[in-house]
Amino acid sequence: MEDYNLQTLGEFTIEKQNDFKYTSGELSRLLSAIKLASKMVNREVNKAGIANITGHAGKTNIQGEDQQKLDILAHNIFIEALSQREVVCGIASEESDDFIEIQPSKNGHLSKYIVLIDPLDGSSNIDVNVSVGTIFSIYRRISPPGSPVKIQDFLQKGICQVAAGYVVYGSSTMLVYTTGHGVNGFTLDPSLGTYYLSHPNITFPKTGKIYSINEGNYIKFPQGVKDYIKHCQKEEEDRPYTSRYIGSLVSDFHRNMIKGGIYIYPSTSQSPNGKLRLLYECNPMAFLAEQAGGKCSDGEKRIMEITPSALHQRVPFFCGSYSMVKKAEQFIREAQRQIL
Ligand code: P6P
Repeated sequence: MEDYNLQTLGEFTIEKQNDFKYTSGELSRLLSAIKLASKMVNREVNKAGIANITGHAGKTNIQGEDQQKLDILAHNIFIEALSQREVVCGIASEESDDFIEIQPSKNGHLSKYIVLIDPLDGSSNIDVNVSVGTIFSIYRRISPPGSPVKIQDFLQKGICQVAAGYVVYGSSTMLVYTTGHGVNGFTLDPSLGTYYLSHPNITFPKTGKIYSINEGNYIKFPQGVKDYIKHCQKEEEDRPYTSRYIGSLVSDFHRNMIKGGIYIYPSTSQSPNGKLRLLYECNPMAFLAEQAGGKCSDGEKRIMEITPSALHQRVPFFCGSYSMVKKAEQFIREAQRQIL
């Protein structure tokens, strides 16, 4: 049995609780609920092939995407874990058309937090045993405590996030999160059901040699994105770069954050706002990226400054090593100048 002298996630959240003045411990309990749910999802993901929970559920979500059985299972697990612990007053999920109001508990405790979540991102990869992830974003409610939670509580800019993170169900399962004091990664020992601080204070390398984009859509990309891809492929001193695209945002992001790189899901002629959702994919990943010293924009403006208008709205997404995102933005500006 390995002798772990590493801190557990539970010990870490309690120790860091002091980063917050007047803490009530509610955020720690919220993170603990997410931790528990992630272990339950991890168990289901790891036995998907033999538990008859792969494949389509025969329903589509508001995005019009086929819901996988595991999408719905993961959604239910997180909703249950969060709503049973009096730690949130509302939840918005990729798998639910509208937000879910969590009634105050019998003892009248009024939670001040709301959570937005993509319960199982990249779930179409499950059937081919490729890693998937959960992405979560936490805010304080802005409507009065005790009143019914409102859509405005969910349509806050990314800069208002209290915490954000992801779970990557990969070759190992990791929970990576920030509360605005840097980014820390915890690896699950499934034999103990315990997360250990394996990646303290993760920082994005300022530059990198990996670019992640679905080049199958190349002809649909804006000119600036095409120009940036050609830049990445040029035979010059620090290029060509390596193209790595798993088709699972959490996995591509995680690799790029460790090794350096950029992930791009741009607008296309078919999808002018791209594919990724602002509230429960782009904003949490942007918070993590910036806390790790990276950069995240829609190709022009900072993702976390965008004022949301709808729960499931999509935005173009450029995220990763600071200098790589800046370079991509430069190609987009130059291409736009050519058009004007
Ligand atoms: P495409 C998964 O559906 C997802 O939201 C991200 O995890 C992933 O990076 C992207 O979509 C893949 O989309 O269009 O390249 O298959």
